[in-house]
Amino acid sequence: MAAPGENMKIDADRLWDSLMEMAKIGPGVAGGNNRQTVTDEDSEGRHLFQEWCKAAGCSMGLDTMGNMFARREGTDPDALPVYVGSHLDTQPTGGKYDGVLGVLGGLEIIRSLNDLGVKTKHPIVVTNWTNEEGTRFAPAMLASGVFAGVHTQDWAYDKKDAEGKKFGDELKRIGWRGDEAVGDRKMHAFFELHIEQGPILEAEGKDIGVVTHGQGLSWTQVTITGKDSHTGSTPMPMRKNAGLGMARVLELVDEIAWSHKPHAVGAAGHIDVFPNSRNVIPGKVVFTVDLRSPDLSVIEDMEARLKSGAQKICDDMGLGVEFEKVGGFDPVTFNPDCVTAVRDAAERIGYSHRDLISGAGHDACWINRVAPTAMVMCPCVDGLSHNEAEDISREWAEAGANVLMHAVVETAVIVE
Ligand code: HGY
Ligand code: MN
Ligand code: MN
Repeated sequence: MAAPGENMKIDADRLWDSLMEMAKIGPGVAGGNNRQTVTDEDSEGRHLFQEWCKAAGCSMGLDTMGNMFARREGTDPDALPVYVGSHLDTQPTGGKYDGVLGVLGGLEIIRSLNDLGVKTKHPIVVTNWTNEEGTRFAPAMLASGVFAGVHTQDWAYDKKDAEGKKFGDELKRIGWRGDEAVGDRKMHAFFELHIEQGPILEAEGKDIGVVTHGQGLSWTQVTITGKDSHTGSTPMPMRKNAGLGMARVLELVDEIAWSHKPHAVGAAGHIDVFPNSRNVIPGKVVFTVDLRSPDLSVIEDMEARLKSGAQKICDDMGLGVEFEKVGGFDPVTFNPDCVTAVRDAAERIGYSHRDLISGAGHDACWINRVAPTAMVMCPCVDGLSHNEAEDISREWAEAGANVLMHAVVETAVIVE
Protein backbone atom coordinates (compact mmCIF):
# COMPACT_ATOMS: atom_id res chain seq x y z
CA MET A 1 0.00 0.00 0.00
CA ALA A 2 1.55 3.27 -1.12
CA ALA A 3 2.07 5.86 1.59
CA PRO A 4 -0.03 9.04 1.14
CA GLY A 5 1.40 11.05 -1.72
CA GLU A 6 4.03 8.45 -2.52
CA ASN A 7 3.28 8.51 -6.25
CA MET A 8 2.74 12.26 -6.59
CA LYS A 9 4.33 13.83 -9.64
CA ILE A 10 4.41 17.40 -10.89
CA ASP A 11 3.11 18.45 -14.32
CA ALA A 12 6.42 18.66 -16.21
CA ASP A 13 4.96 20.33 -19.31
CA ARG A 14 3.29 23.07 -17.24
CA LEU A 15 6.56 23.72 -15.39
CA TRP A 16 8.48 23.90 -18.64
CA ASP A 17 5.90 26.22 -20.25
CA SER A 18 6.12 28.54 -17.22
CA LEU A 19 9.92 28.59 -17.44
CA MET A 20 9.73 29.52 -21.12
CA GLU A 21 7.08 32.18 -20.42
CA MET A 22 9.17 33.79 -17.69
CA ALA A 23 12.23 33.64 -19.98
CA LYS A 24 10.46 36.04 -22.40
CA ILE A 25 10.78 38.78 -19.75
CA GLY A 26 14.11 40.62 -19.80
CA PRO A 27 15.52 38.69 -22.78
CA GLY A 28 19.29 38.66 -23.26
CA VAL A 29 21.04 39.16 -26.60
CA ALA A 30 22.02 35.49 -27.02
CA GLY A 31 19.00 33.45 -25.93
CA GLY A 32 19.34 33.92 -22.18
CA ASN A 33 18.10 36.62 -19.83
CA ASN A 34 19.05 40.08 -18.59
CA ARG A 35 16.46 40.59 -15.81
CA GLN A 36 18.64 42.33 -13.25
CA THR A 37 17.39 43.09 -9.78
CA VAL A 38 14.96 45.99 -9.21
CA THR A 39 14.84 46.92 -12.87
CA ASP A 40 11.60 47.31 -14.83
CA GLU A 41 12.20 43.83 -16.23
CA ASP A 42 12.45 42.45 -12.68
CA SER A 43 9.14 44.13 -11.90
CA GLU A 44 7.51 42.61 -14.97
CA GLY A 45 8.70 39.15 -13.92
CA ARG A 46 7.37 39.73 -10.41
CA HIS A 47 3.95 40.69 -11.75
CA LEU A 48 3.79 37.52 -13.84
CA PHE A 49 4.81 35.38 -10.85
CA GLN A 50 2.22 37.14 -8.65
CA GLU A 51 -0.50 36.60 -11.26
CA TRP A 52 0.32 32.88 -11.44
CA CYS A 53 0.37 32.53 -7.66
CA LYS A 54 -3.01 34.22 -7.28
CA ALA A 55 -4.43 31.98 -10.01
CA ALA A 56 -3.18 29.05 -7.91
CA GLY A 57 -5.16 30.36 -4.92
CA CYS A 58 -2.23 31.79 -2.97
CA SER A 59 -2.20 34.95 -0.90
CA MET A 60 0.87 37.15 -1.54
CA GLY A 61 3.05 38.74 1.14
CA LEU A 62 5.71 41.36 0.38
CA ASP A 63 8.35 42.59 2.83
CA THR A 64 10.42 45.77 2.97
CA MET A 65 13.20 44.13 0.91
CA GLY A 66 10.80 43.14 -1.85
CA ASN A 67 10.89 39.46 -0.90
CA MET A 68 7.67 37.82 -2.18
CA PHE A 69 5.80 35.11 -0.23
CA ALA A 70 2.98 33.19 -1.97
CA ARG A 71 1.09 31.21 0.72
CA ARG A 72 -1.04 28.07 0.27
CA GLU A 73 -3.00 27.46 3.46
CA GLY A 74 -2.49 24.30 5.51
CA THR A 75 -5.09 22.60 7.69
CA ASP A 76 -3.36 23.99 10.79
CA PRO A 77 -3.11 27.78 10.37
CA ASP A 78 -0.90 27.99 13.46
CA ALA A 79 1.67 25.56 12.10
CA LEU A 80 4.84 27.25 10.84
CA PRO A 81 4.90 27.14 7.04
CA VAL A 82 7.33 25.15 4.92
CA TYR A 83 9.02 27.65 2.61
CA VAL A 84 10.29 26.81 -0.86
CA GLY A 85 11.85 29.15 -3.40
CA SER A 86 14.85 30.90 -4.93
CA HIS A 87 15.26 34.07 -7.05
CA LEU A 88 13.88 35.57 -10.28
CA ASP A 89 16.65 38.12 -10.83
CA THR A 90 19.38 37.18 -13.33
CA GLN A 91 22.92 38.07 -14.30
CA PRO A 92 23.27 40.64 -17.14
CA THR A 93 24.16 37.70 -19.39
CA GLY A 94 22.27 35.10 -17.40
CA GLY A 95 20.50 31.89 -18.23
CA LYS A 96 16.80 31.00 -18.15
CA TYR A 97 17.06 28.57 -15.22
CA ASP A 98 19.45 29.98 -12.55
CA GLY A 99 17.08 30.81 -9.67
CA VAL A 100 13.95 30.74 -11.82
CA LEU A 101 13.73 26.94 -11.69
CA GLY A 102 13.58 27.13 -7.90
CA VAL A 103 10.81 29.73 -7.80
CA LEU A 104 8.66 28.17 -10.53
CA GLY A 105 9.42 24.67 -9.22
CA GLY A 106 7.91 25.83 -5.93
CA LEU A 107 4.87 27.23 -7.73
CA GLU A 108 4.50 23.94 -9.61
CA ILE A 109 4.24 22.14 -6.24
CA ILE A 110 1.27 24.37 -5.34
CA ARG A 111 -0.36 23.83 -8.74
CA SER A 112 0.13 20.05 -8.50
CA LEU A 113 -1.19 19.80 -4.94
CA ASN A 114 -4.26 21.75 -6.09
CA ASP A 115 -4.75 19.34 -9.01
CA LEU A 116 -4.31 16.33 -6.73
CA GLY A 117 -6.54 17.79 -4.01
CA VAL A 118 -3.79 17.15 -1.48
CA LYS A 119 -3.91 19.01 1.84
CA THR A 120 -0.95 19.52 4.17
CA LYS A 121 -0.89 20.33 7.87
CA HIS A 122 1.69 23.10 7.50
CA PRO A 123 1.05 25.93 5.06
CA ILE A 124 3.45 26.06 2.10
CA VAL A 125 4.98 29.39 1.03
CA VAL A 126 6.74 29.94 -2.31
CA THR A 127 9.39 32.65 -2.11
CA ASN A 128 11.14 34.98 -4.55
CA TRP A 129 14.19 36.49 -2.81
CA THR A 130 15.25 39.92 -4.07
CA ASN A 131 18.74 40.47 -5.54
CA GLU A 132 20.28 37.04 -5.17
CA GLU A 133 22.86 37.73 -7.89
CA GLY A 134 24.55 40.74 -6.29
CA THR A 135 25.69 42.01 -9.70
CA ARG A 136 23.96 45.38 -9.91
CA PHE A 137 24.07 45.84 -6.12
CA ALA A 138 26.71 43.90 -4.20
CA PRO A 139 26.72 41.65 -2.25
CA ALA A 140 25.01 38.56 -3.58
CA MET A 141 21.99 37.18 -1.65
CA LEU A 142 21.31 40.69 -0.37
CA ALA A 143 17.64 40.36 0.63
CA SER A 144 17.87 36.86 2.08
CA GLY A 145 20.86 38.18 4.02
CA VAL A 146 18.74 40.99 5.51
CA PHE A 147 15.96 38.48 6.21
CA ALA A 148 18.45 36.28 8.09
CA GLY A 149 19.75 39.23 10.10
CA VAL A 150 23.20 39.25 8.44
CA HIS A 151 22.83 42.78 7.02
CA THR A 152 20.71 45.71 8.22
CA GLN A 153 18.01 47.02 5.92
CA ASP A 154 19.48 50.53 5.95
CA TRP A 155 22.87 49.16 4.85
CA ALA A 156 21.16 47.29 2.02
CA TYR A 157 19.02 50.27 0.98
CA ASP A 158 22.19 52.38 0.66
CA LYS A 159 24.02 50.01 -1.70
CA LYS A 160 24.75 51.80 -4.99
CA ASP A 161 24.92 50.50 -8.56
CA ALA A 162 27.46 51.66 -11.19
CA GLU A 163 25.25 54.69 -11.96
CA GLY A 164 25.06 55.69 -8.29
CA LYS A 165 21.41 54.64 -7.91
CA LYS A 166 20.52 53.27 -4.46
CA PHE A 167 18.95 49.84 -3.99
CA GLY A 168 16.20 51.12 -1.67
CA ASP A 169 15.23 53.89 -4.10
CA GLU A 170 15.13 51.50 -7.05
CA LEU A 171 13.04 48.96 -5.10
CA LYS A 172 10.55 51.74 -4.31
CA ARG A 173 10.62 53.09 -7.87
CA ILE A 174 9.57 49.74 -9.35
CA GLY A 175 6.76 49.52 -6.79
CA TRP A 176 7.89 46.36 -4.98
CA ARG A 177 8.87 47.68 -1.56
CA GLY A 178 6.34 46.05 0.76
CA ASP A 179 5.27 47.01 4.28
CA GLU A 180 5.91 43.70 6.02
CA ALA A 181 8.94 43.88 8.33
CA VAL A 182 11.72 41.79 6.77
CA GLY A 183 12.71 38.76 8.84
CA ASP A 184 9.57 38.58 11.00
CA ARG A 185 8.41 35.39 9.31
CA LYS A 186 9.26 32.12 11.09
CA MET A 187 9.77 28.97 9.04
CA HIS A 188 9.24 25.26 9.78
CA ALA A 189 11.83 24.56 7.05
CA PHE A 190 13.16 25.98 3.77
CA PHE A 191 13.95 24.07 0.57
CA GLU A 192 15.60 25.46 -2.58
CA LEU A 193 15.79 23.77 -5.99
CA HIS A 194 18.64 25.06 -8.15
CA ILE A 195 20.61 23.99 -11.21
CA GLU A 196 24.06 22.73 -10.19
CA GLN A 197 25.97 25.43 -12.14
CA GLY A 198 28.84 22.92 -12.26
CA PRO A 199 29.75 19.76 -14.24
CA ILE A 200 29.55 16.95 -11.65
CA LEU A 201 25.97 15.65 -11.97
CA GLU A 202 25.97 15.58 -15.77
CA ALA A 203 29.46 14.00 -15.90
CA GLU A 204 28.41 11.25 -13.49
CA GLY A 205 25.01 10.74 -15.11
CA LYS A 206 23.15 11.62 -11.91
CA ASP A 207 19.65 13.14 -11.98
CA ILE A 208 19.76 14.77 -8.52
CA GLY A 209 22.30 16.50 -6.29
CA VAL A 210 21.55 16.13 -2.56
CA VAL A 211 23.25 19.27 -1.30
CA THR A 212 24.85 18.65 2.10
CA HIS A 213 27.05 21.76 2.21
CA GLY A 214 27.66 25.08 0.45
CA GLN A 215 31.20 26.36 -0.06
CA GLY A 216 32.11 29.72 1.49
CA LEU A 217 32.68 32.90 -0.50
CA SER A 218 34.88 35.99 -0.11
CA TRP A 219 34.60 39.13 -2.29
CA THR A 220 37.45 41.64 -1.87
CA GLN A 221 37.29 44.85 -3.90
CA VAL A 222 40.84 45.93 -4.81
CA THR A 223 41.65 49.52 -5.94
CA ILE A 224 45.09 50.04 -7.48
CA THR A 225 46.24 53.59 -8.23
CA GLY A 226 49.09 54.66 -10.53
CA LYS A 227 49.26 57.60 -12.95
CA ASP A 228 47.35 58.26 -16.14
CA SER A 229 49.86 59.06 -18.90
CA HIS A 230 50.38 58.80 -22.65
CA THR A 231 50.84 55.22 -23.91
CA GLY A 232 53.12 56.52 -26.68
CA SER A 233 55.35 59.18 -25.23
CA THR A 234 55.82 57.95 -21.63
CA PRO A 235 59.14 56.04 -21.36
CA MET A 236 58.69 52.55 -19.82
CA PRO A 237 60.75 53.31 -16.66
CA MET A 238 58.50 56.31 -15.89
CA ARG A 239 55.20 54.47 -16.03
CA LYS A 240 52.85 53.92 -13.05
CA ASN A 241 50.67 51.36 -14.79
CA ALA A 242 47.75 50.34 -12.55
CA GLY A 243 46.54 47.95 -15.28
CA LEU A 244 49.84 46.04 -15.17
CA GLY A 245 49.62 45.93 -11.39
CA MET A 246 46.16 44.37 -11.67
CA ALA A 247 47.42 41.82 -14.18
CA ARG A 248 50.14 40.69 -11.76
CA VAL A 249 47.65 40.52 -8.87
CA LEU A 250 45.28 38.40 -10.95
CA GLU A 251 48.15 36.03 -11.77
CA LEU A 252 48.71 35.80 -8.00
CA VAL A 253 44.99 35.06 -7.39
CA ASP A 254 45.15 32.16 -9.85
CA GLU A 255 48.32 30.80 -8.22
CA ILE A 256 46.80 31.01 -4.72
CA ALA A 257 43.64 29.16 -5.78
CA TRP A 258 45.63 26.41 -7.52
CA SER A 259 47.77 26.04 -4.39
CA HIS A 260 44.61 24.76 -2.63
CA LYS A 261 43.46 22.40 -5.38
CA PRO A 262 41.18 20.57 -5.97
CA HIS A 263 38.38 22.53 -4.30
CA ALA A 264 39.46 26.19 -3.96
CA VAL A 265 38.67 28.66 -6.75
CA GLY A 266 39.64 32.28 -7.43
CA ALA A 267 39.14 34.92 -10.15
CA ALA A 268 37.95 38.47 -10.80
CA GLY A 269 34.72 38.90 -12.77
CA HIS A 270 34.22 42.62 -12.13
CA ILE A 271 36.95 44.94 -13.51
CA ASP A 272 36.75 48.72 -14.05
CA VAL A 273 39.68 50.46 -15.74
CA PHE A 274 40.07 54.26 -15.58
CA PRO A 275 40.09 56.23 -17.79
CA ASN A 276 39.72 53.19 -20.10
CA SER A 277 41.07 55.06 -23.12
CA ARG A 278 43.10 53.30 -25.79
CA ASN A 279 46.07 55.67 -25.53
CA VAL A 280 46.14 56.32 -21.79
CA ILE A 281 48.04 54.17 -19.31
CA PRO A 282 45.44 53.26 -16.64
CA GLY A 283 45.92 55.42 -13.57
CA LYS A 284 43.33 53.44 -11.60
CA VAL A 285 41.72 50.02 -11.69
CA VAL A 286 38.97 48.68 -9.42
CA PHE A 287 38.27 44.95 -9.43
CA THR A 288 36.58 42.35 -7.20
CA VAL A 289 38.46 39.18 -6.32
CA ASP A 290 36.09 36.22 -5.78
CA LEU A 291 37.68 33.47 -3.62
CA ARG A 292 35.79 30.32 -2.58
CA SER A 293 36.36 27.04 -0.77
CA PRO A 294 34.40 24.53 1.32
CA ASP A 295 37.03 25.07 4.03
CA LEU A 296 36.99 28.34 6.04
CA SER A 297 40.69 28.12 6.92
CA VAL A 298 41.50 27.93 3.20
CA ILE A 299 39.41 31.03 2.49
CA GLU A 300 41.17 32.88 5.30
CA ASP A 301 44.59 31.79 3.96
CA MET A 302 43.69 32.90 0.43
CA GLU A 303 42.43 36.29 1.65
CA ALA A 304 45.62 36.88 3.67
CA ARG A 305 47.92 35.89 0.79
CA LEU A 306 45.95 38.05 -1.64
CA LYS A 307 46.43 41.11 0.59
CA SER A 308 50.12 40.54 1.39
CA GLY A 309 50.99 39.53 -2.15
CA ALA A 310 49.10 42.41 -3.80
CA GLN A 311 50.63 44.88 -1.36
CA LYS A 312 54.14 43.69 -2.28
CA ILE A 313 53.40 43.79 -6.04
CA CYS A 314 52.15 47.36 -5.77
CA ASP A 315 54.95 48.51 -3.45
CA ASP A 316 57.54 47.15 -5.90
CA MET A 317 55.78 48.98 -8.77
CA GLY A 318 55.27 52.25 -6.90
CA LEU A 319 51.49 51.83 -7.05
CA GLY A 320 48.89 52.48 -4.34
CA VAL A 321 46.52 49.69 -3.31
CA GLU A 322 43.40 49.53 -1.10
CA PHE A 323 41.25 46.57 -0.10
CA GLU A 324 37.55 46.49 0.86
CA LYS A 325 35.60 43.37 1.83
CA VAL A 326 32.36 43.69 -0.16
CA GLY A 327 30.81 40.28 0.32
CA GLY A 328 31.23 36.90 1.88
CA PHE A 329 29.83 34.06 3.90
CA ASP A 330 31.32 31.06 5.70
CA PRO A 331 30.92 27.51 4.37
CA VAL A 332 27.44 26.16 5.16
CA THR A 333 26.30 22.78 6.54
CA PHE A 334 22.64 22.21 5.71
CA ASN A 335 20.15 20.67 8.12
CA PRO A 336 20.63 16.88 8.26
CA ASP A 337 16.88 16.13 8.57
CA CYS A 338 16.05 18.30 5.56
CA VAL A 339 18.95 16.76 3.61
CA THR A 340 17.61 13.30 4.48
CA ALA A 341 14.14 14.34 3.25
CA VAL A 342 15.71 15.27 -0.11
CA ARG A 343 17.76 12.07 -0.33
CA ASP A 344 14.79 9.87 0.65
CA ALA A 345 12.61 11.62 -1.92
CA ALA A 346 15.11 10.92 -4.71
CA GLU A 347 15.41 7.32 -3.53
CA ARG A 348 11.63 6.85 -3.27
CA ILE A 349 10.93 8.17 -6.76
CA GLY A 350 13.86 6.25 -8.18
CA TYR A 351 16.15 9.05 -9.35
CA SER A 352 19.91 8.52 -9.38
CA HIS A 353 21.52 10.90 -6.92
CA ARG A 354 24.72 11.84 -5.10
CA ASP A 355 25.64 14.10 -2.24
CA LEU A 356 27.05 17.43 -3.38
CA ILE A 357 28.75 20.57 -2.06
CA SER A 358 27.29 23.65 -3.76
CA GLY A 359 29.98 25.61 -5.63
CA ALA A 360 27.74 28.65 -5.99
CA GLY A 361 26.17 30.73 -3.25
CA HIS A 362 22.39 30.62 -2.79
CA ASP A 363 19.70 32.25 -0.66
CA ALA A 364 19.51 28.93 1.16
CA CYS A 365 23.01 29.63 2.53
CA TRP A 366 21.65 32.55 4.54
CA ILE A 367 18.21 31.09 5.35
CA ASN A 368 20.05 28.12 6.84
CA ARG A 369 20.86 30.47 9.73
CA VAL A 370 17.22 30.98 10.69
CA ALA A 371 15.47 27.75 9.63
CA PRO A 372 16.22 24.08 8.94
CA THR A 373 17.29 24.24 5.27
CA ALA A 374 18.39 22.02 2.39
CA MET A 375 18.78 22.20 -1.39
CA VAL A 376 17.96 20.00 -4.35
CA MET A 377 20.10 20.31 -7.47
CA CYS A 378 19.61 19.11 -11.03
CA PRO A 379 22.32 18.92 -13.72
CA CYS A 380 22.94 21.61 -16.33
CA VAL A 381 24.53 21.15 -19.75
CA ASP A 382 28.36 21.23 -19.57
CA GLY A 383 27.97 22.61 -16.04
CA LEU A 384 27.60 26.03 -17.67
CA SER A 385 25.86 28.91 -15.87
CA HIS A 386 26.13 32.72 -15.66
CA ASN A 387 26.17 32.44 -19.44
CA GLU A 388 23.23 32.95 -21.82
CA ALA A 389 23.82 29.46 -23.22
CA GLU A 390 22.89 27.92 -19.82
CA ASP A 391 20.73 24.90 -20.59
CA ILE A 392 18.90 22.02 -18.87
CA SER A 393 16.69 19.21 -20.13
CA ARG A 394 12.97 18.98 -19.40
CA GLU A 395 13.71 15.68 -17.66
CA TRP A 396 16.21 17.32 -15.31
CA ALA A 397 13.71 20.08 -14.48
CA GLU A 398 11.03 17.44 -13.86
CA ALA A 399 13.30 15.32 -11.66
CA GLY A 400 14.34 18.31 -9.55
CA ALA A 401 10.77 19.53 -9.09
CA ASN A 402 9.49 16.05 -8.22
CA VAL A 403 12.14 15.57 -5.55
CA LEU A 404 11.48 19.10 -4.26
CA MET A 405 7.74 18.36 -4.04
CA HIS A 406 8.24 15.12 -2.11
CA ALA A 407 10.68 16.70 0.33
CA VAL A 408 8.42 19.73 0.88
CA VAL A 409 5.19 17.76 1.20
CA GLU A 410 6.74 15.17 3.52
CA THR A 411 7.95 18.02 5.74
CA ALA A 412 4.58 19.83 5.51
CA VAL A 413 2.78 16.53 6.43
CA ILE A 414 -0.05 15.32 4.20
CA VAL A 415 -3.48 15.33 5.90
CA GLU A 416 -5.79 12.49 4.83
O1 HGY B 1 27.77 34.24 -6.67
C1 HGY B 1 27.06 33.22 -6.55
O2 HGY B 1 27.54 32.16 -6.20
C2 HGY B 1 25.58 33.29 -6.85
O3 HGY B 1 25.38 32.90 -8.17
N1 HGY B 1 25.04 34.60 -6.64
MN1 MN C 1 21.15 31.38 -8.45
MN1 MN D 1 23.46 33.13 -10.31
